[in-house]
Amino acid sequence: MRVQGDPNHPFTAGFLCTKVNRYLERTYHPERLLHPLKRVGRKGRGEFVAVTWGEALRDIATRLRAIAAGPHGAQAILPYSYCGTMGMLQGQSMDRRFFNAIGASKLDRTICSTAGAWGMRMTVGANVGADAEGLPSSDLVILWGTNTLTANPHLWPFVRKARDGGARVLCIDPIRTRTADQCDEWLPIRPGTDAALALGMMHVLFAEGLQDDAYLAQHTLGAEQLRERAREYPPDRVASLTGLPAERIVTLAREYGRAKAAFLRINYGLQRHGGGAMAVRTIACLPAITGHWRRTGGGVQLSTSANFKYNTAALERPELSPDGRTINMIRLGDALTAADAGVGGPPVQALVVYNSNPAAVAPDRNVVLTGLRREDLFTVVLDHFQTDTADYADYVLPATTQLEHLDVHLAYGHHYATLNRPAIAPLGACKPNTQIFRELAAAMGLTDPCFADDDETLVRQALSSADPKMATVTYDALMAHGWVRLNVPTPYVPYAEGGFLTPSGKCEFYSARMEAMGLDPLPNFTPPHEFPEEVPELAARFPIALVSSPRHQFLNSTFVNIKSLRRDAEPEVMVHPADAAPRSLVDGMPVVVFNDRGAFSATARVTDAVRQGVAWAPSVWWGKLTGDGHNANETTSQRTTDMGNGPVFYDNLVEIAPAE
Ligand SMILES: Nc1nc2c(c(=O)[nH]1)N[C@H]1C(S)=C(S)[C@@H](COP(=O)(O)OP(=O)(O)OC[C@H]3O[C@@H](n4cnc5c(=O)[nH]c(N)nc54)[C@H](O)[C@@H]3O)O[C@H]1N2
Ligand SMILES: Nc1nc2c(c(=O)[nH]1)N[C@H]1C(S)=C(S)[C@@H](COP(=O)(O)OP(=O)(O)OC[C@H]3O[C@@H](n4cnc5c(=O)[nH]c(N)nc54)[C@H](O)[C@@H]3O)O[C@H]1N2
Ligand SMILES: [Mo]
Repeated sequence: MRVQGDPNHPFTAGFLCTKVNRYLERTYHPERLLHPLKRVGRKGRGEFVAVTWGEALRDIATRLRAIAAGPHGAQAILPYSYCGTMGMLQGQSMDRRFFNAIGASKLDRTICSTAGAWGMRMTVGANVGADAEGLPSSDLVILWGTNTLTANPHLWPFVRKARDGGARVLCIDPIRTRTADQCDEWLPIRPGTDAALALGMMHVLFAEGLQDDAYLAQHTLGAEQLRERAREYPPDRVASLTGLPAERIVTLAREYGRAKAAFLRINYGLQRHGGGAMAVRTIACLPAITGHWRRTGGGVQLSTSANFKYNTAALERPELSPDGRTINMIRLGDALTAADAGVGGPPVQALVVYNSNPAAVAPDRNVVLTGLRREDLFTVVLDHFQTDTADYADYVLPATTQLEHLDVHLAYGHHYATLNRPAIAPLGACKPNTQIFRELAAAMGLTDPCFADDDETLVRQALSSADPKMATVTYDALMAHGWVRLNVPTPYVPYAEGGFLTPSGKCEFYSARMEAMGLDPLPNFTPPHEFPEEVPELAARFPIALVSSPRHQFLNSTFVNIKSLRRDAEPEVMVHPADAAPRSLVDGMPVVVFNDRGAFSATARVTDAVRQGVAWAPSVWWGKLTGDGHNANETTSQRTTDMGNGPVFYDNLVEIAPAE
């Protein structure tokens, strides 16, 4: 048996990433959860006994019913899920119906992309941007805040084609990642200052007449005000904010302005800062200034996901839910430790986790674990493995993997819908999330007929979309080919003739919606929460900006327990020689990375692959697979972004010292 890519797929061309290449090893892993488990030891100890599905589901239903009937009602129950699987069925169908019908608290699923998505929405109208399949026609490629070769390797062949055609490829990142290493140039920007760089580019573009006046006049709103704003960002000022030389800011703007079809590949790494939404919004203005949207290969891409209009209302049935409160998933620590869950209303008394491992991935891990340790919290975890989170569960329920269940998927780097058909029967007693929530609904006595829908019916409901872009994505086409291109041209050039998805139909440099939200209606540099110039006292104690983006072989916290991918690795932290020397840090030395929120141990790697003042801790480790039980999220905060309530994982000042 083996896993392989489809060589006929226009985007992936049969190439599998490092991790999915090991999907069989993961699926048949000796530690795979195969039976429901009930906790017998103390929370966090990971001591469990096997029980039957009948016993587990009966007991879970009894506990949840008792909480719902108690003084706080069903709002004391909190679902917690993210993108362990991004499948429409296993990620947002029966599960949502179940929590809607019982009247549980709602979860704001912000942990990855909401800041950037809001930035795009306020500017071009939706998270709809340039098509990577147009990349070969680009004459300048900027990989901006993204580690393409790790996070999005399927893009790389298109980048190569652009380069073969003469395009220069630049990388803007505080870290010289393996991606930056492969580019023509690395621009080592200070974290959280991208909006300033984009405004500095605009300053030069307008000053040197490199704008496309016709595009500005026809398809944008607020061009004059933006030009005024950009005047406030001369290269010298931008140099001191971004840490890039003023001359390079000028030449970058000229390169960009003289290109005909520059492709800006921004991604979510960029927006994990206090000003993340504004950063994305500001960069997203650039192609409308130069008119690059007119041409194939020009524009900006954050994601393609908003093109996929599956019928989520049919899958989730929001009308089953009474009005209630919403809890932001990145504030899980507060939600579990505050008497009013941090947002008002009852305390959280039950937590049901699936497709997520918050004990590893959520920020401010100390507080999260304090919450998970509560003896009066009833916790259920659905997963493939005994994760950090599962160690705190009262019940652990074994879920199926992609190889064992049916699903349909969107994409966020290309325009093809994918069908996921089961290749093997579920291992052991594993069940798909859909089936687990179906059975839980029955055990709770829920009688709405929607709980009887089988997975094939759910696929058909997902596809019952009136959106024209979904016209090609039919059940028969998916069954016949496994994947289908959305009903958009190849390549898709969304704003060649304007047609922005904003209320005005224009690219909104000036956003009345943001003004109504009490925000600056124009692009601006919004400093990170932990920007040294803004918080000098904090920065004096914790002078190093820590980025904890994923290790190449891990998918957030997934695959960390796969030996061939973990190899003999240990948690590491890359430190610049000029930061290492005054702290007496030497290469290979055990060190502690810490701030007021917490600490974790790592091995120091002294390298000029990080800019001075920045450290990189490749993540996201399972606490229990590190030497000291801790990971980088001990140091990250529960603060949120300027829009979208997103996380600020990389907006994080720390200090580093030799281990005792
Ligand atoms: N192998 C692998 N692939 C993945 C994932 C994984 O965990 N492993 N995760 C998937 C998921 S869920 C996501 S959201 C995507 C994320 O993929 P990307 O969007 O590429 O995001 P990150 O890897 O978080 O960060 C990318 C880069 O942003 C840089 N960065 C940090 N702060 C700043 C800044 O202020 N400005 C600039 N210019 N750069 C900055 C970091 O140094 C890092 O190299 O990848 C997906 N693909
Ligand atoms: N410090 C730091 N923190 C981060 C990040 C970072 O780069 N640095 N990345 C952030 C980002 S971008 C994201 S998206 C989040 C990701 O956070 P999560 O969405 O929690 O992702 P994972 O850590 O991959 O954990 C997903 C879990 O879902 C399980 N799973 C997979 N498929 C299924 C299924 O079909 N059924 C069930 N029941 N379980 C399944 C997996 O086994 C795994 O344990 O983490 C965020 N946290
Ligand atoms: Mo993510």
